[in-house]
Amino acid sequence: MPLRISDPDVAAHRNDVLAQVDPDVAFILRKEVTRQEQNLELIASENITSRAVREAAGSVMTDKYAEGYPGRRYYGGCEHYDEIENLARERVKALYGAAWANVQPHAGAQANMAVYFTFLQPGDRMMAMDLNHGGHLTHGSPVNFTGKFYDIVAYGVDRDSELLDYDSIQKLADDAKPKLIVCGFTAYSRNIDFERFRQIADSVGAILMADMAHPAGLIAAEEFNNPVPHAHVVTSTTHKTLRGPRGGMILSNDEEIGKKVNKTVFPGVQGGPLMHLIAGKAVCFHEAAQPAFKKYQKQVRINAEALAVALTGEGFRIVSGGTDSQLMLIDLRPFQITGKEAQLVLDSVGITTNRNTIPFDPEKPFVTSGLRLGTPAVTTRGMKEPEMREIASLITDTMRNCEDESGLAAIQEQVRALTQRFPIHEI
Ligand code: DSN
Repeated sequence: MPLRISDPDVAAHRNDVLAQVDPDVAFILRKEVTRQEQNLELIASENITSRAVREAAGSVMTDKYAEGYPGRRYYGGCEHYDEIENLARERVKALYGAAWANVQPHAGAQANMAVYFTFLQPGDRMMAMDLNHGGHLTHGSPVNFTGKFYDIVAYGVDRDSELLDYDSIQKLADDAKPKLIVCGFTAYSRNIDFERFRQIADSVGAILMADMAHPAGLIAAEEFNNPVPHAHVVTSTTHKTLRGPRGGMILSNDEEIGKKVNKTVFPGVQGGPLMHLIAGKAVCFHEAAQPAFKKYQKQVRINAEALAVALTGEGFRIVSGGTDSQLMLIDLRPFQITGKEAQLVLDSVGITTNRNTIPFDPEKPFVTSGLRLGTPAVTTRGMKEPEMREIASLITDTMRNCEDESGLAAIQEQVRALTQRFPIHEI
């Protein structure tokens, strides 16, 4: 049962200039505003940007080529682009305590690519978490450039505890002698001992790259361990918990590493930087340094814990038994439903999630036994622990009423009633 967005709902949102110039695009954008307003966004990697971030990201800075770096551009007229990139770099360095930053990567994948191209040659050995245990496509998946270019040795979580087992990672590194080790994950909900990872990397002479894309916002607010003091190089996106515009970045405490990575980002793997998004990143870093952001991140974590506890009470099994971050992975097998089916039926009532493999998943990666949930977007809307309990019961009711159209329609009404109490966008 697809979500219906009625014309009066859509008409409530104005976007006048665009509506006059291009009503087709304006109509689609208005429908997206309504989708965001009416649905519960539980995808762990998504968030709702501030109007200030969107204003900067949609600004005149989209108009210009600025290949190169501040003070060393290949085009004239870049003085304000230098200012904005310098501001973004200084702000992000202060936020994470880093000595060097590159804010040009278009996305997390490009940030990771730039680091790999700096330190590895094709055929070199790299060690990272298996995608099926919570890694990322760019951590060595066979269908990604990393799986094609490099000799991948994958580690996973312990079968019983579903946690990282640092002793077995050490043993694997001793045997494999990788040139680079990746830590940082997309579907692992627990905190990470970055110091231990650095010891493992040092013991085999490997570069340690931490990919902090998921917890970047929590780290900025000191709600999660910071990899910057430990890893040789840290990559991230800016749009997940960090709540900035879609994009990537790279940090390090070693300026010599920074110089090499700079050359790989440009001219190695990218041309002109997306300066409008760098302007949006600068705003995001400013927002992330405010006391309100720290409060927000604390609530993100409290909400995730409350949601995990409530779902456990409803009979779900949370992988590893809980969460230390904004995300959790649910094993759906007690409900005899696959991740794919659960995602579809939740979509039909306006609850947006994504299916995800769980460690040692018996299902195929496209089907999965798991569902990944996260609290960044609902927390941005202002929801707290009581709403997490409400969400857990809406999810449970949906699982129990998969075949019942009128039951699902009633749940969709409850989702609408909940989201209406927490509006997002100014009209
Ligand atoms: N696709 C992102 C996620 O959802 O975790 C990672 O890049």
